[in-house]
Formats: sequence, structure tokens, C-alpha cells
Amino acid sequence: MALDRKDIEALAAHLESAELEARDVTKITDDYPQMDWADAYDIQDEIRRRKEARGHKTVGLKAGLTSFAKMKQMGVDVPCFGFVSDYMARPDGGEIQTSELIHPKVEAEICIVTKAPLRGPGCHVGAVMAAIDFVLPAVEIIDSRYRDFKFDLKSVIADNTSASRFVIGGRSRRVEELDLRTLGVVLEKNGQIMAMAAGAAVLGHPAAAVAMMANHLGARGQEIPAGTFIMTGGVTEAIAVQAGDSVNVRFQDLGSVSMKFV
Ligand code: 0L1
Ligand code: MG
Repeated sequence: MALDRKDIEALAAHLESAELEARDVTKITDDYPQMDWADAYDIQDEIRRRKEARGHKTVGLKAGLTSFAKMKQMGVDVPCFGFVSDYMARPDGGEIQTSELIHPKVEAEICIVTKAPLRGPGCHVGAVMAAIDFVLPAVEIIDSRYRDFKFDLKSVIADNTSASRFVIGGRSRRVEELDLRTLGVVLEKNGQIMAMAAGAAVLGHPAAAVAMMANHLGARGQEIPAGTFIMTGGVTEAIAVQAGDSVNVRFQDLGSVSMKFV
């Protein structure tokens, strides 16, 4: 750890205010170049603590930057992990207020809900598959608080991996009914296909992202509890959206998720 508790709390307040006020900021490593990985996740944990202290429930976990397309798009080579809160959820087919956001982008995510706890080290795809209760589709709306999405990975982790809004839709399926690697996804904006991919785009298998998350949390003395909703990461690159755009994502065997940006 390179930062003290006072810096961690100040940076969490700084980034969370930027989120809540839809105001962009410069990446925090500009002012704190000594910040290390533990500091970055500690800032994120402090943002989570602040939200929970105000009565917001943490309703899920997310893996980010898990697909080759996203890593290439953002110029990074390792995934990151964050959380989503109750107030970030929006209904399928509903509206997303762009005035509450800075520069939103959408990504299609294959999601799971666990029926057993997962704890690293040593968590692997097989353990994750045995712990999946059901699979469901979602669209994540990311909104980095960093100006022009210019950041490094530590700054992104501190900023709760750009978590902003999410929409769960379609239908849930038992994991035995699906092949998560070949599950196809087509992302449309205003009726035009913008991106398509299959589940294997996420680290070869979406369950690998969950195993990585369990191992990451295990190293921090935490686990993934039973009943956790997890977004495994965008299967395609993220697509920028603005007011007036409609987004529809078709997931093979899982139905569609849609929303309108107003
Ligand atoms: O969910 C994600 O993949 C977000 C990763 C954070 C970086 C970004 O804002 O694209
Ligand atoms: Mg995502």
C-alpha cells in the first residue's frame, strides 16, 4: 500500500462525487503516481462502503475488460473487477437518462447467478460451472468518470470499473442448456448491427472471468457468496450512445435486452 487511509477516503469521495454529479475528472494517478493495485481496490471498496452507508444495496459484481476486443479498445491487458448497486438497475425496454451520465457506452454481458459460494485461490472454470444457478443476459452501460475515457487500469479500478447502469432482460436458462462459449450475441444500435461475438470472447469462457474474480477476491480475504449476480464482462467492444439512440442486444437462447437513451 502506497496511500494512507486519508488519501483513500479523499479519492473515493472525489470519484463518487464525479459519478453522482455526472462530472468528468482527470485520472487520479496523475496526482498519485505511487498508487498501487491494493490502493486502487481499497478506493473502490471505500466507494462501495459509502454507498451502502447511505442505504444503497450492492446487488451484483462485475468483471470488466475480459474480452480481447475490450482490452484492445482500452489498451490494457488484464481484467478488472467491480460492483453494481441497486440504483444502477434499469428495466428492460425502459429509458436511460443521459443527463445523469457523462459519456455512456453499452456492452453486452453474459451473466450468472451463483447457488454456492466461490472462494479462491484455486478457483477454476469447473468449480464455477458447478456453482452456477442460472444464466441471464444483460446490457451494461459504462460511464468512466475520466475525461475522454483517458485512464490507466489502476485509475479505472478505483473508479469502480466505470460501473454506471445495467439492464437485465431476456430469459434465464439453466447452465446445462447452454454452451457459454458458442453463445452468440448481436448488438444493434438504431436498428443497425454494431458488433457481434460469442461467449468465448470473454477469456475463452465466461466462467473463466468468474474464476478469476473469485481468485482476486480470495487474495483480498473475500469470497463470492451464494446468490450473487455476476456480469462476466462485455463480449464485444463498448459502443458509444447518446440521447435518441435505441439499443437492442440479441443473445442466442437467452432472448433480447433493449433500452432507449433519452
Ligand atoms: O465493464 C467494463 O468492461 C468496464 C471496464 C472499465 C474500462 C472502461 O470504462 O471501458
Ligand atoms: Mg462491462
